[in-house]
Amino acid sequence: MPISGNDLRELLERLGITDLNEGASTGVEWLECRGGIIQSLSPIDGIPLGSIRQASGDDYERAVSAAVQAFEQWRMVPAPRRGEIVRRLGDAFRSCKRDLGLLVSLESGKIRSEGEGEVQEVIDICDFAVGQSRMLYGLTMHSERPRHRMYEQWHPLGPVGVITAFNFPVAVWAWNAMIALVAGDTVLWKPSSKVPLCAVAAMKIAGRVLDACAVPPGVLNLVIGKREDVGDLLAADHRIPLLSATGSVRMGRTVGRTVMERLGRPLLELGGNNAVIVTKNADLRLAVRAIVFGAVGTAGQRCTTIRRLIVERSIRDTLVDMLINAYRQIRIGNPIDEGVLMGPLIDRHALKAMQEALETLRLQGGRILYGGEILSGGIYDRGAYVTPCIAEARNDFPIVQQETFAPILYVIAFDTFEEAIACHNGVPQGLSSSIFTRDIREAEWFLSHQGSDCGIANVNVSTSGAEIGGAFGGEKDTGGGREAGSDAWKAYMRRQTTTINWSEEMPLAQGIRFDLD
Ligand code: UN1
Repeated sequence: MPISGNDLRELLERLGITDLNEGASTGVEWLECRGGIIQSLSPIDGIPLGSIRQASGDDYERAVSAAVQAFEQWRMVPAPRRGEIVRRLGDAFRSCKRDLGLLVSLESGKIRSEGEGEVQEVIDICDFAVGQSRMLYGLTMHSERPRHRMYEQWHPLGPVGVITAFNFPVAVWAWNAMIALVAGDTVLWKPSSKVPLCAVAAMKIAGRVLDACAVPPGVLNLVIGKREDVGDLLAADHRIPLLSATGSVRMGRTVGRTVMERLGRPLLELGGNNAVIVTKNADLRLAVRAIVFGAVGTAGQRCTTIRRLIVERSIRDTLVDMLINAYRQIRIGNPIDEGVLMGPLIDRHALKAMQEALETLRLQGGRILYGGEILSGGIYDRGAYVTPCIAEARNDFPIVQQETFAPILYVIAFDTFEEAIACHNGVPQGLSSSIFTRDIREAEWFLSHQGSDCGIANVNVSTSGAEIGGAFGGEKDTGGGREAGSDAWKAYMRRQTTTINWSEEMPLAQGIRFDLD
């Protein structure tokens, strides 16, 4: 059932969303902003969800000053104690999972299960970060000098900037923020202006916990604002030693350049052009399920979405037929409705980009095998609804080389395994990848040094839907950053190598002599 006006009002009320919301917060306080007002319209049917008064440059300054100031105290709170606060944040998100998940769906257009799944990622990274708060381990080394001890320790880094995209309105913030918090950093979050209410709601949930734990203002900050008012300042701000940015390659190049200019640390998670290789040794039933989720989930708007299907020629027709058959069964519509698997694209710009990509594909010699139409009538007229597309293409088509943030799956046939790997790696981006095969040689080749060149490489698992426990990110134009699990926490801390002399001599390393007499 679509959500009624009454239910929507109650939902927003429970999440602390009002008709007009401030666009900046220091965690426990909301700043009175002086930027222009924007309205958040649901991509599902265009209904207004609420308005935001954006942060101006001055408001940004107030938030960043709070983050700088709070860092002085926060860094001295013992890490397990910081972890305790993150544990309570996780509990708060756990109890709001349904409500926040629904708002994610309403504001981004993803289906309910994916909206709730996104909040689950927030909860998971909180749990992970709690454990990490007791495992900020450094190594000890054996010194070459007698009675000397060497070790390394990890210190908090400073206020960390986090820029997130529309497609994961809360999870990507949490991957960064929760790890940063246990690392002793404060956080300044600039979310996409396409999904501002999710950010407001997440900060309200977090704010209650921070308040109850008497955390000072400035530990978790939010600034919703225009690129020129907020984003550019954030990138250029030397008080922000680390800026983690998720978005397009174009955005990453600009932000990365500005951060590097001041010798700050950029952590970039940019576009993907993810492929699945399917060989004749694959379990096609599994492959079809994974491809449909990976290519159509979130309406093709994940950075991990499957964009290329590299399939062995002998099974190409069979697999394409199976996929078309599966695509026909996909219900497209209101993502809040039970059984719907694909909602709208985020906006008309995304729709235009998709249509232009398909037109370019035709001009470059490609052929549409299924879908790619704009839907009309009923709810379809109130949002950007399309049928997901399967198209025949060649890897060297310029349009295939770029990421179009839409559900277009390019099918490319291969004859030899070498060719499949070359084609797989033959794009500028390097985020996620996968192979479907039951042949151990093919799987191991794909995972070897001469195999996939991506940050994520899976076997019989889709390219999308990664768990938070691994480090998330990719190579080449994807930007090289790693977020979330594994040892990604190290990027959020400052490593210090220490040598202690407890002898009565002053020996120099490398046997150097520098005696006065
Ligand atoms: C993104 O699209 O920016 O692996 C993040 C996935 C999700 C995260 C995607 N866990 O698809």
